[in-house]
Amino acid sequence: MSRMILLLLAAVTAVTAEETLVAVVRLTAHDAKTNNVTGDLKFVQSVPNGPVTITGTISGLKEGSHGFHVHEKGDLSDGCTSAGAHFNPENATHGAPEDTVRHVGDLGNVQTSSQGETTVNITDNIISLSGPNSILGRAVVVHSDEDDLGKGNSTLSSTTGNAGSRLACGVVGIQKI
Ligand SMILES: *[C@@H]1O[C@H](CO)[C@@H](O)[C@H](O)[C@H]1NC(C)=O
Ligand SMILES: *[C@@H]1O[C@H](CO)[C@@H](O)[C@H](O)[C@H]1NC(C)=O
Ligand SMILES: *[C@@H]1O[C@H](CO)[C@@H](O)[C@H](O)[C@H]1NC(C)=O
Ligand SMILES: *[C@@H]1O[C@H](CO)[C@@H](O)[C@H](O)[C@H]1NC(C)=O
Ligand SMILES: [Cu+2]
Ligand SMILES: [Zn+2]
Repeated sequence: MSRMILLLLAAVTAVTAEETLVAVVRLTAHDAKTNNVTGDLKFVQSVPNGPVTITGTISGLKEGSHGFHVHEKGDLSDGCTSAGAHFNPENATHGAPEDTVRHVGDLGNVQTSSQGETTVNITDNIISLSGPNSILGRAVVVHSDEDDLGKGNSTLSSTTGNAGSRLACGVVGIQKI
């Protein structure tokens, strides 16, 4: 009887472990000569196609808001430039994370304190670690300026949120759990 329960528990644990997807990103500076922005992020999706929680820290940013996106390509051969545009499989307009019309990669901004600390703790319902909205193999980019979430006056507002230059980036990779 107790052996049966143990087997059942083992099976349940195995299924739970299989369903949770985990990815990691190591952000490195686009140009180490001009900035020292680095970071480590973890992406966890515990239910298939459910919300993805992004946690981690970034260092080297100036105080304030910084645009934070998933870009289309994981190609960093030309630094963050070769990562392409925001990941946008549905050809939508740039928006805020909470907007219904947004790029899949639109994660809004991260906030840096006056001490230069950036703590990331975002839960997003659109990005995924599997399926058509999967961000695996694509790049996370952090920008010099605030993303206006598509609501600014700049002509760049509807495509990039006018978030300025690409300070650091890293490829979303699968992590063994
Ligand atoms: C990067 O950090 C190092 C060590 O803290 C510092 O010496 C260097 O000036 C920094 N580089 C830039 C571009 O800020
Ligand atoms: C994407 O949308 C833009 C404008 O909303 C349109 O001009 C363009 O043709 C669309 N591209 C594709 C591939 O659907
Ligand atoms: C992220 O925020 C949630 C809800 O505010 C909190 O429960 C959780 O502990 C935070 N995680 C980290 C790593 O800070
Ligand atoms: C956009 O322009 C209008 C009119 O010039 C101004 O009142 C508003 O503050 C501007 N909005 C932003 C986000 O810059
Ligand atoms: Cu970006
Ligand atoms: Zn966007």
